[in-house]
Amino acid sequence: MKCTFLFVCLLTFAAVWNFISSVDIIFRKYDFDSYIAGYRCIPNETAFEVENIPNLPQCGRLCHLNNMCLSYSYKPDSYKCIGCRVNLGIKASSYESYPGSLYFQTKTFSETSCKEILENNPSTTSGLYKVKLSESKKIPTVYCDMDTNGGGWTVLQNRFNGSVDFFRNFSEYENGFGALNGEFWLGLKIVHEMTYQGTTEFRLDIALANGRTFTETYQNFYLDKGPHYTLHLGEPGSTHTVFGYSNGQHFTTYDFDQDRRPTHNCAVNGNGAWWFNECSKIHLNGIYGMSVNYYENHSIIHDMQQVKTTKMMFR
Ligand SMILES: [Ca+2]
Repeated sequence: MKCTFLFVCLLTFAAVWNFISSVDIIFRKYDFDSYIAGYRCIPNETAFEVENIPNLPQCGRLCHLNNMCLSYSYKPDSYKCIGCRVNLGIKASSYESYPGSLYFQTKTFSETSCKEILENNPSTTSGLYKVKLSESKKIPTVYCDMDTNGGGWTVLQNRFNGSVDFFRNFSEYENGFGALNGEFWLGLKIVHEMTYQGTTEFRLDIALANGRTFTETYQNFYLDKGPHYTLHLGEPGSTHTVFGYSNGQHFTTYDFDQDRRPTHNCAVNGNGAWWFNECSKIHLNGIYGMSVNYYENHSIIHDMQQVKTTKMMFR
């Protein structure tokens, strides 16, 4: 009798083991994310939306059984379960307010730059994303350019229509201003922290009204902490290197003069703010559409042309 019972047990065990190893069952783990609690995915990113789900584990189980589901929101008071195609902590434009809900995602959000976001998911497109800052532990939203020269760029400055006034005080340049989906300045504090987290490449693009474009790139870009926010640029990777004139300079605004002109403030004269040396060779935060003197190797290659667009970014 005992022998028969053991034999049946063994057979059952073998059958179960065969089943588990043959159907490739993946046990997904969901972490609670308090940062994004109270939010849900927008309809475009929703994998499913189900009512009358009695408890949280049941909602997690639904997500687990749905191949498209990476994260889920559960609202205990209305028993509603919403599965999402994305982890909301990463893409800031993919979620909306959903008061009272709890949120769980498959991987604890940890990307510290647009470059890391792209490395973790090569199909991501340009747009707004959250990044984690290791020093301040803050999670700001930044605009990632995933298209230019391989992508992975965090955009520091973007101007293309003059809708945002760039003649601002020091505090505004520290904390950032404008709209991340339009014209903006990201903020010196964030740029300092992000560029201190690892090796960073810098890129600057200028387009003039006459159609001419200029690009400058530098290795090992970083900013010191405030109040100086000293600019550090390593080896240039482009033929144009005019921005290099600002290398090693502190950041100057109309209300905080840190430039090398003892007699006056370059930010006041330039109607903007910059890492002014004895003022500058290019100054991209001045009045929009104004003329720019663009020098190369100390000879003027392009004089008094209107600037149409400027973009500064790093990765
Ligand atoms: Ca001065």
